[in-house]
Amino acid sequence: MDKRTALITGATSGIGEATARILAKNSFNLILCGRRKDRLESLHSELAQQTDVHTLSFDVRDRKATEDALASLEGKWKTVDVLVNNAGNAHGLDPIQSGNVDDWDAMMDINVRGLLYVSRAILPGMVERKRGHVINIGSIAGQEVYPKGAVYCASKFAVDAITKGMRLDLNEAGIKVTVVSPGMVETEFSLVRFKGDADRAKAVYAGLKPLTADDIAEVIRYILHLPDHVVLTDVTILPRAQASATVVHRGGW
Ligand code: NDP
Ligand code: 8X3
Repeated sequence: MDKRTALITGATSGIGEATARILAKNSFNLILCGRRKDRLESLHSELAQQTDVHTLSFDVRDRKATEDALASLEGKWKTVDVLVNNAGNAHGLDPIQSGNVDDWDAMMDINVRGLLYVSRAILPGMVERKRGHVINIGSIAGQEVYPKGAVYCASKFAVDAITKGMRLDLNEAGIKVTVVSPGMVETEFSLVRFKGDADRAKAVYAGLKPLTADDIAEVIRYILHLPDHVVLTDVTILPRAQASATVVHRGGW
């Protein structure tokens, strides 16, 4: 098979960055997206030694900026074989009756609308070529609702519904669609959720061995190397210590 091109949103940290690294090693050309230009630049210099890399800096909340950035792709970069819709975060952890409305807007705008804007720009090319694979990063929070997480969970339930809808609508074109739903992964996720409070972020993973971004990236690599006629549709990945969104054993493993 020719070298495939993967476009990864949220490639500046965590799961997206780890996915970029593993796919670079596995012969994918990469289009790396995120807001933080400095991080995109340093990842570009690192990975350009292994593969062809193009970077795009835009905020997925900004529909026009997203459309313009993706429309700027030229030549070989217009052919996106794999779209990893990963950009997203939780903002806050509050009961619904006192939640911060700006946090709600951020989660719905980034995790849901942003994923839709990016997908709307990339999918027509896949359909035209009758080839492609979309991997949406969902969450255990897209399968179970937990206290104080109603809006983040709603955004990830939406990702799950959009994934199912994509699979139906893209079936005729032969586009593969997968949702990868992790449990607790130690990245910048909790730092963002708790607005930079490092102690509170660290406490989320106290007494257990959480997943790493590399664990998720390795599963994405596996999904992308299955035979052409095989699709892994839904993959839930939990650390050994986690049994559900709310049941976590803090016994040291
Ligand atoms: P990180 O905070 O480490 O990474 C989030 C990424 O999303 C960053 O690259 C960030 O880039 C990007 N991003 C955030 N907001 C925007 C925006 N407005 N526009 C463009 N890019 C944006 O967290 P994770 O790696 O853990 O999260 C990645 C995905 O995994 C998310 O969808 C998250 O919901 C999901 N997930 C995470 C879990 C966890 O426990 N960590 C578990 C289950 C799912 P930048 O700031 O440069 O724009
Ligand atoms: C991230 C996992 O459980 O913090 O999606 O919501 S959780």
